[in-house]
Amino acid sequence: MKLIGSYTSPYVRKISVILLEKGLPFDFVNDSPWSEETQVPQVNPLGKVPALVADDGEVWFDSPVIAGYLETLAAGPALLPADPQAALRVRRLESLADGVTDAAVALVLEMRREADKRDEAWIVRQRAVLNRGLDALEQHAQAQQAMNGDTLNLADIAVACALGYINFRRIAPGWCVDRPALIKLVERLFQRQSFARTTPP
Ligand SMILES: N[C@@H](CCC(=O)N[C@@H](CS)C(=O)NCC(=O)O)C(=O)O
Repeated sequence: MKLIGSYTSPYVRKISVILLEKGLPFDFVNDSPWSEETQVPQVNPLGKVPALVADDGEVWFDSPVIAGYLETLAAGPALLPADPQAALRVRRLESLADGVTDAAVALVLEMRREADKRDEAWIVRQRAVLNRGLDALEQHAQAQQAMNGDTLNLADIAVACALGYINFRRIAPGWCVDRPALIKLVERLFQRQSFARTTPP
């Protein structure tokens, strides 16, 4: 299997962590979709990473879809419950975490613009999304339903990748205030080999 992506992308990290947790061997192809020489649009028409080229040559993209594909391989520990509705509840939290990541990425891109070209209303909107998303995730982490339980699942991984990215880009340094369950979750997950080996450079 071939994982195409960049080392700093939180979505790519999510897939790398899943592959490592499942013990699935893969080659990492480092390709930044922002570089002029990128080959990413040739595998994913959307020009985004991650993209996964399976052993049979089929290409999968969008991290939730790739995660779903990897689950079908039935290799290593399952990251979703067997019950379809329970699995969907985990996937809903994965979606929530990915949405927080989307808001963080949007903020990072906006902050890269020159100060007088930034859209303040857009920044305020993305910060609100990020904060509401994190508040909701904190509640779920406290309840330990569909995430933060004894068995690692897809939601846990997506949440830890979102928070790892927020830390890495220092986009919301105060995220941990009043969110003790999320702090515990990342402290626990960042100790795993899969996360240690995929820390952004
Ligand atoms: N929903 C997608 C998001 C992927 C995404 O936005 N990746 C970024 C890298 S962090 C990217 O490739 N951006 C290039 C672009 O938007 O043109 C996923 O979960 O895989």
